[in-house]
Amino acid sequence: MLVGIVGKPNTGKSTFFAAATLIDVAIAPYPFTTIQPNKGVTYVRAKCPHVELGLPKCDPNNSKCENGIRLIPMNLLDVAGLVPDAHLGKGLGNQFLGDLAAADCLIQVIDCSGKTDAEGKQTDSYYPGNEIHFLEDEIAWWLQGILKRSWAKVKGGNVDSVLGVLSGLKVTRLEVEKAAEKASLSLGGINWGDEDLLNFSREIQKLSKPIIFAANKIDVTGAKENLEKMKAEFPDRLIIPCCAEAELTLRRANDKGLIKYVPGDADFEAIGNLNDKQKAALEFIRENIMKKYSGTGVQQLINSAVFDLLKLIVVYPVEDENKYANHFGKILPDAFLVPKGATALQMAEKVHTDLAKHFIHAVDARKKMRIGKDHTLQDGDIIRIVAAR
Ligand SMILES: Nc1nc2c(ncn2[C@@H]2O[C@H](COP(=O)(O)OP(=O)(O)OP(=O)(O)O)[C@@H](O)[C@H]2O)c(=O)[nH]1
Ligand SMILES: [Mg+2]
Repeated sequence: MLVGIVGKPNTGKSTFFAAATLIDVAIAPYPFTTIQPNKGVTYVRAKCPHVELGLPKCDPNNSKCENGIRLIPMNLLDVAGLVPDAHLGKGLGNQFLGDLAAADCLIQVIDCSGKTDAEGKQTDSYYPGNEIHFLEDEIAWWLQGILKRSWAKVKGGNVDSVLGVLSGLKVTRLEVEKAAEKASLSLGGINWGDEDLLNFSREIQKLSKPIIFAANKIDVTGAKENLEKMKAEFPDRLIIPCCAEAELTLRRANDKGLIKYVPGDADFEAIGNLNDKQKAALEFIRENIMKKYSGTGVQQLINSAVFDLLKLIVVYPVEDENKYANHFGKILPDAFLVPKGATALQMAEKVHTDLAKHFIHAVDARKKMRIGKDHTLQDGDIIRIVAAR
């Protein structure tokens, strides 16, 4: 899974990325600090079932477990800033949107303090709500451009022609069909005009590259008011307050053994020798950000992108439903992210195609109950797949 971090320049994308991955990247108070994309690994946070099952420990293999919290890895990509009319070549243009082709969803970082203008330059009061539409528009124009350039292959064609042109963009057949339906367009003998193409591209963006909004720099005066205004104006969008800088400070302090902090926690514990400056900085974060927003927002955004925007759930496959273990006796080794509504058979496919091919039945390990291939899985389920050898 890949999540792209996008937005206009100077909003804190690289700070967010550095906080989420602990990778050192260039961060500076001016536009276009990032040109080449930064790629790294971050973690989705879920409760590890070993705690509620009363097991003394677990043995994570594809993930980590810290203080009873299961951390499931996913890829994060930080790209260059995008300015309005990037599709016409403004700023760095939008060529680098191609870097985001493989993204499952996007986190758009917004400077909620309103101290950054549309081009990423410092200003006094810019309403950040202006940014909610602009990136969606740029992506739609970018998609429209791709379709237009290959129009000879699409015109007169069908769903396969569109899929062929959009291959590599992680766009599925179902998404193409749904987008055409939403835009009231026929996928038989395609004959769309410019406006149709744009409407179709807008729907593809919503389905294939959905966006969650990080209202960043929430620590700055005026940001809270802007956040409230944006939330009222866009009640249907996922907008989460965030202080990427605070998260970066916390994670670095934790890394150095100065504090104990699991990303996403609403508080931290000082454990090392802190000097007065460090103490004051951490106390500011605790009082002015964590207490007000139940954390810094960075982990909340990553989790919300996965669970609310992409609507995934966590399922734990095991081979021994009594010990919750694999055949080596490793307890709850793997955590898989699957779509909400996935069935036991779809889960088997995700673990191994052979398991799905020879599927007999599955077992809900918590309830010790046999379940069939069409059984819908729930978040946190522990499942044993029984397949013919
Ligand atoms: N006050 C405050 N400043 C922040 C926060 N996050 C980032 N910044 C600052 O905002 C400036 C821009 O940060 P970057 O992370 O480089 O922003 P960017 O969006 O990657 O910028 P480009 O790569 O140029 O597009 C830097 O001075 C950061 O220290 C935050 O949560 N609060
Ligand atoms: Mg950057």
